Amino acid sequence: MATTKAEPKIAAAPVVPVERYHGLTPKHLIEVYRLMYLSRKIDDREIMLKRQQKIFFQISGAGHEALLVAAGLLLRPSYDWFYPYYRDRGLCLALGNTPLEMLLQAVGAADDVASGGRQMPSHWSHPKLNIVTGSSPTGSQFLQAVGCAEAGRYYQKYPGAAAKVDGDYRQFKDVSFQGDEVVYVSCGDGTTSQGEFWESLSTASNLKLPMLFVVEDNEYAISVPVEVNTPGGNISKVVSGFPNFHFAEVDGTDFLESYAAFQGAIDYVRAGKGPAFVHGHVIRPYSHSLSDDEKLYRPEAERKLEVERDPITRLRKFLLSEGIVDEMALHEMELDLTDNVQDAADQAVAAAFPKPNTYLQYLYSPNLDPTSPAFQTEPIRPPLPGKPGGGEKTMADLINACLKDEMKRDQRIVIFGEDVADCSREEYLREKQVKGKGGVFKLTAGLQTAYGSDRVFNSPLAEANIVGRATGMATRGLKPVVEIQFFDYIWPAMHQLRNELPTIRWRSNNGWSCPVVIRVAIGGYLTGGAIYHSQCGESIFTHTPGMRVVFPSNALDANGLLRTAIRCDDPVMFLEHKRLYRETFGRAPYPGPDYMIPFGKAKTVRTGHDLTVITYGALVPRALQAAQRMEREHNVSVELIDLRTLNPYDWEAIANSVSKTHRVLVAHEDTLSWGYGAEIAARIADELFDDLDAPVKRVAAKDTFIAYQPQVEDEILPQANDVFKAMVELAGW
Ligand SMILES: Cc1ncc(C[n+]2csc(CCOP(=O)(O)OP(=O)(O)O)c2C)c(N)n1
Ligand SMILES: [Mg+2]
Repeated sequence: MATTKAEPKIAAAPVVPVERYHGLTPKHLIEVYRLMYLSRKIDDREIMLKRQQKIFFQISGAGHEALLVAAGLLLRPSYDWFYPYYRDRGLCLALGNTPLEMLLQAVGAADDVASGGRQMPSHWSHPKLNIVTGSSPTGSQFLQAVGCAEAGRYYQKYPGAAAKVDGDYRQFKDVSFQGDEVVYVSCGDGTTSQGEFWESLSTASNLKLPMLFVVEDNEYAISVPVEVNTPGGNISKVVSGFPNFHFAEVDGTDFLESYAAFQGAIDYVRAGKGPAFVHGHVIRPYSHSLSDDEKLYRPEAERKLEVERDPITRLRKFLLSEGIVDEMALHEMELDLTDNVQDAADQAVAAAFPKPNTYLQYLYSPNLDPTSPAFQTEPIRPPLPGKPGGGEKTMADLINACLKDEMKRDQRIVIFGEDVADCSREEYLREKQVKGKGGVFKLTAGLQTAYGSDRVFNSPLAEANIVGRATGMATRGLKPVVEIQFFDYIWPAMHQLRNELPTIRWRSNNGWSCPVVIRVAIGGYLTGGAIYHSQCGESIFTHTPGMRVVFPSNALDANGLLRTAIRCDDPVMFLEHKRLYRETFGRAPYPGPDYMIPFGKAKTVRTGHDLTVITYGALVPRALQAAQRMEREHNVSVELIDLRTLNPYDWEAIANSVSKTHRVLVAHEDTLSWGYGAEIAARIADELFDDLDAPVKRVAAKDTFIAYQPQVEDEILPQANDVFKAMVELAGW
């Protein structure tokens, strides 16, 4: 515990059996009061600063202090792991976050340890203390906490995976783990309605993870009362059927009751028996936030009842009635704390702000640049056909080969997703009763058999579960390479994909990072794939800063780019076109275990001087066909550029080609309007206007969904003939 500036006097040594205070001494209890009071005073000071317009937002931990200080004193900073939410000021103070650190975040200072002025106050993050950066969406922390707990368990089993290794993302990750660590994660009563909360309970229960779930029930979610969110109004009753859990429901305004509940819960978790769930009934005396006035929806009588349960008043009375401290000493301590907070606030208000032009910093790794020549290697000389490893391989073969090679090289890689394992019931494999599945497209076939079920396993049928857990694992240094079975089903993971994974490094000012690779089967031309097995939609992710997006068109590129994705230190969405998995187009010999292609380097598939086509994915073979026909039938020479990676993309290659041909067509499979091509076309029009002899043209899918009937599908998706027609038009300008 931290010490107070002035030690309060302990009144005439009380003769109390220590058990009465659950092992705490009177001195400890005074320290508890100090932390709780400090927490409230920081809230009060922030409220004042907000009124003075020196800070821009305030949300308090008022009424939750007893529960949180109890948890904070029993858990271990820099040892256990923490995914707190915005009310957890008391927890963070008890773990060692200082009032100055908190107030620096409130003013948005450059030296704010949590975010460097990027996140609102009370969005805790403290890498040294293992407090992991939190966001504003309610509930998105839960699945990451699951992944964090899984990572701790993985390192215990495979300590070698924690080793630092030069030459890839691992050299930038210090990995620590403890045998009996606990992962704390909390939320309010309203947030228990989020699906990800339930997904996390399911996985924690199933895997008996060392997690401590805390629900801080102040009976309101802004203005919505608990019975609207929770069936029957009591979350403890609703969750009670989850196997393997230790449950406790407490009056969270009573410090000693909360402390005892956490003792039991944490002992259970540290002993490896499974997760624990503590439900604390607390109060919310300061409305939801400074932007809310609870008088609009709570009558005075109800609010008055809350005042009587104020945890700080309660502990104060208790300390006095037990004779642990006298009024005078308490008063002195309170004045002292108020002064301390005032000093910290003065310091924070005078602190320097971040430089406005630093906004791009830490979107991506500052240490490892996947566009650099370090990621450029040559394929090994292909073995002769007929020899092992020889012959032309499909994209599916070479993706599988890359995963196999990388798993061998890097013990931090784990692979999971729906159906990716060979067989979840391992004994069937062991006894050779079955051959194993390894993915609906068989891209992960044989990996579980080769590397074991700790490293390759099936997830539940829940996409947020896949991405959220992967994010938590990667935050702790693992390298999850997960699979989303069909792009059409990526949307349940959207919160994680938009608000979490790509934001973590930026929002924590490089305090945390989570370089996950997400392989996604994408695209149409399947003949019967219909609306829910054919979608594209890559522009939604290229529109998300912090996310690398890769879309290879052939086997060799898929192999080299996937390896770069795995060895780099950024989140990567790796889009694999289903139609290209086993096409004859773009097959290649196995390029060896170290073949890499840097991101942001387009490939000129065909050189030409009359017209440029910029494309990627399944449009590459279609545009190639059209280009060959243009040459044959119109004597027009077409330059064909395969972008290969969509974020970053190779602007230089585009500009060089357009300055040579003066005519440009952007072609892609996704729908036309607001599509990826719109950005490329707009930038060409803006920056290369002087080079153009014709308007920038686009070819893409019609602005609709994809129909099941093949003739209708053909009409909707861009065909080689559509590309050809656009080329003719463009060449005629
Ligand atoms: C996904 C999401 N939806 C809505 C919001 C806006 N919002 C912020 S806090 C909150 C209420 C949360 O209530 P509860 O979980 O009970 O926590 P409390 O604030 O009461 O401690 C809402 C609706 C949000 N931050 N995230
Ligand atoms: Mg609430």
